[in-house]
Parts: sequence; structure tokens; C-alpha cells
Amino acid sequence: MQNCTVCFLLSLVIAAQTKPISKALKEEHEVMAEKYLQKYYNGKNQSRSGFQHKANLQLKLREMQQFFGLRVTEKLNSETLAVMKKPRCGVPDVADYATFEKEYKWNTNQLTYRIENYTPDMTVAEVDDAIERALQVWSKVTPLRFTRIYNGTADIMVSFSTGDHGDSSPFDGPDGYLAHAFPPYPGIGGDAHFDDDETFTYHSPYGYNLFSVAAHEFGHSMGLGHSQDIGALMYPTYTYQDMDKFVLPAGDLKGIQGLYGPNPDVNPDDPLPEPPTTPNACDPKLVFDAVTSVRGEMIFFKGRFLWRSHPTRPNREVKFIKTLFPDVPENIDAAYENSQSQQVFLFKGRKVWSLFGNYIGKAYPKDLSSLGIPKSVKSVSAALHDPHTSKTLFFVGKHYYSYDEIKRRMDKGYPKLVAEGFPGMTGKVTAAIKFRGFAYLYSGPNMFEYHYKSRRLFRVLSTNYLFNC
Ligand SMILES: [Ca+2]
Ligand SMILES: [Ca+2]
Ligand SMILES: [Ca+2]
Ligand SMILES: [Zn+2]
Ligand SMILES: [Zn+2]
Repeated sequence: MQNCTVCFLLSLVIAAQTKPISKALKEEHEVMAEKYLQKYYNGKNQSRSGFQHKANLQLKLREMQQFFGLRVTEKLNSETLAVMKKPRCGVPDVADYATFEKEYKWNTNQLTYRIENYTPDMTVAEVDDAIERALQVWSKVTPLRFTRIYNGTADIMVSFSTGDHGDSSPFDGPDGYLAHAFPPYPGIGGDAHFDDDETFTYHSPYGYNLFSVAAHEFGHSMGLGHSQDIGALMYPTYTYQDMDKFVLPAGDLKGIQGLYGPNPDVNPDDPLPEPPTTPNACDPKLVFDAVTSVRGEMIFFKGRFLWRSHPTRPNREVKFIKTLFPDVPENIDAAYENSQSQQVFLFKGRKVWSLFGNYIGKAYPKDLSSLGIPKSVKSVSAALHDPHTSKTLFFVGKHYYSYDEIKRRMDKGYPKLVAEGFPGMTGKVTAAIKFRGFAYLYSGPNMFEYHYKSRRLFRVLSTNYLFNC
């Protein structure tokens, strides 16, 4: 039986891989994939026949690819393996209770919690604070109220443990899965367990941020299942959340308020902040914050997210900015790549950051004056670099500046009016990029295509034209 599974997955791997990988690595991937599907997609082998086992695994692979919005190939390709390798929550994506969400709900709004033990990674005060604030994520938006107790059995027992810890879902050492929690019911229901083989952190985006992991787990403790929305807190893979700025996203808010209703104590004069939504790259009204090339790929920025789009590869990937570039700010104003120096510059307010690879250069952020931009300019709305002339254009309101990257100073005669330099552009330039001899100036949901040298306007296209929507 085992051999047949290996044969089946082996043939899938051969079909999917374009470059040869070592046999040992292949086998490691197959074993990992089977374990993953068994754990998260209820892929336990109920049949004795190898054929049925193979068909079952294929079905589970399909479910997994659908859940994560991957291309549904039923093949263990590199894209699928990459998702399987991400650190995540230990609760299945296709849980029995996820399909019966309404059945799992506390029938009281007054709940107790108890922190049974502590991780050595953080101080006691830090753990207490991270746990309390993770519970507040849910109490802020519902009538649920949490009271801490110090002995006896609470509704929500919080503990750190390693390996087998007595609930038939043993932890797996560093990385892999980080924590799990049980839906509302008596006893172990509502309890949250954290894998102490992880390194948990308090205020840091590095290691595994305890607030980020716990806020997600307590969603399960309240009765929520996993979400397919990559921007949701209930998305299964780990994402860093800044505990000081966190606002529960719209999908999670709808889910929890569907179970418990809204918070009756919200002061109408001090309403809750607008819940963030996940932008859709193919929304014709989408307005990008910034667009730049990065080593042959194009990167489009919007809020907390970015899309990478390779000119020769049709599929696009949406990611959190923090996942790719941990030190880069969100909601940026503008971006450009200087392909000669291989630096990518990102702008927000009066500050500019320079990326070397995926990390910010040591001397950054710098002030805009380091690029010769006058003190009166509060922010840059778009930037465009031309590698042939080594000039970078900065768009500010109705004007634009031209910076000479070789002489490291602003060109004389600037700022000029955008409407003069780019006839036909009457609105504000919100993002810009030079691509294949054309200047693409984005203005709200429109993209203006200019021949770069002649400055002749060819077409007005939709913002997501370069996305193959
Ligand atoms: Ca409990
Ligand atoms: Ca683990
Ligand atoms: Ca912009
Ligand atoms: Zn989860
Ligand atoms: Zn457990």
C-alpha cells in the first residue's frame, strides 16, 4: 500500500518538475504531502486498496489546491509544495466542525480564561499581555467578555507544550504547525495549545509573534473555522500582525458577528476603525499605491499587500508586503528600481527606503532631500526610472521632477507641469513605471500608455491591464 502511494506521488512529481531533483528530496516531499493532506484535509486512508488510496489522495490534493487558490492540477508541483511548507495553524482546513459552524458557539458571552504555564521565550508580563490583547481582538467586536482566573478550570485553558501533550494531536518540533485550539464545547473545547518548540516573540515581526498566533487560535476557540481569504486572520498559514495597529479584517468580523452579534458597548461617537478588506487584482476600480520592477518582475503595491507579476508567467501571486520584505512599510506612496545599482526605492511621506535584496539598507530610511527633493514637498505620489538616460521622474501633485542618477542632482528647469510633459494627463499620477519603451502613468483606476521618448499618448487602459485579468 505504502509503495503504491509512493509510485503515485512519484509520477506526479516527475510530471510537475521541470528541473531534476534528487531522489531523496522527492521522497521527502511525497511523505510530507501525504502527512499534510491526512492532517489538514481529513485524508485518512479508510480503504485497503491501493487504487482507492491513490484516488483519495488525489481528491485531497485537489481540495487543498482549491482552498489556497492554487492552480488545480491534482499534481504535487512546486507551487503546492511551497504552500505545504509554510508554517501554519494545526487545525484542519476541512474540519468536521468547520462545516457545522453554527453548532459550535458558546451559549454565554461571559467566558473565563487561564494561562496554565509560560514559554521561556518571553517574560511572564509579555505573555500575559499578548494573550489578553489576542482575546480583545474578539471582545472588541462582539458581546463576548473574558475574565482571567488563576486556578481551577477555565473555559479557555491556554498552555505551552511540546510533542505529544495528551490530546492526540502531537506537536511537530520547530516550524510546521505552531498551535491549535478547540471549538466551543465543554472540557477541552475552547482551549488553545502553543508549540513551545517555536520561538515566540512579543513585539517583533521575527520568530513567531505570540499575539499573531494567539489571536488566530482564539478565533477557533470562539467557533470559527479557516478562511480562504489570504487577508483574513483565520487564514491557515502564519502571518505577522502588528499588535498595536491590528484591526480585525472584514471577513473575520462578519464570521464572528454572525455567531455572537456586534459589541453593544461601542460608543457611537468613537466608532471602531474600518475593517480592512483584501484587494482583488482584477477589480477594475482598484487604485495601486505604487508599481515598480524588481529584478525582472513587476511588483504592484496596495495597502498591506503586493502582487508579483512576471512578464512571461501568467499567474500572479498576492502576498503580504511583510512576508516578502519584513522591514518595508505598508501603504507606501511610490516606488522605483534603479536597475544599474540594483536598488529598489520605496517612498512614504518624507522618507525613502532602499532595498538590497529583500532587506532595507543600513543607512535607510533617509529624507527625501537625499534625492534632491525640496523641503516643501510632503510626499511623492509616483516615481518612474528610465535606465537608458539614468533619469528618475518624481510626481508631486500637478508637477514632476527629473533626477539625474549619475550626477546625483535634480535636472535644471524642474518641476514641470505633468500636463505639459505628458499631454493628455490631467489627473494626479498615482503610480508609474517604464516598461518596454513605454511610460505607464496610473491615475486612479486608469493607466495611460505613453511612448516614452515622443511622449505621445497611445492608449488609456484599465489599471489591471498588465495583470491578464
Ligand atoms: Ca475548555
Ligand atoms: Ca511546530
Ligand atoms: Ca502612489
Ligand atoms: Zn487555525
Ligand atoms: Zn493540543
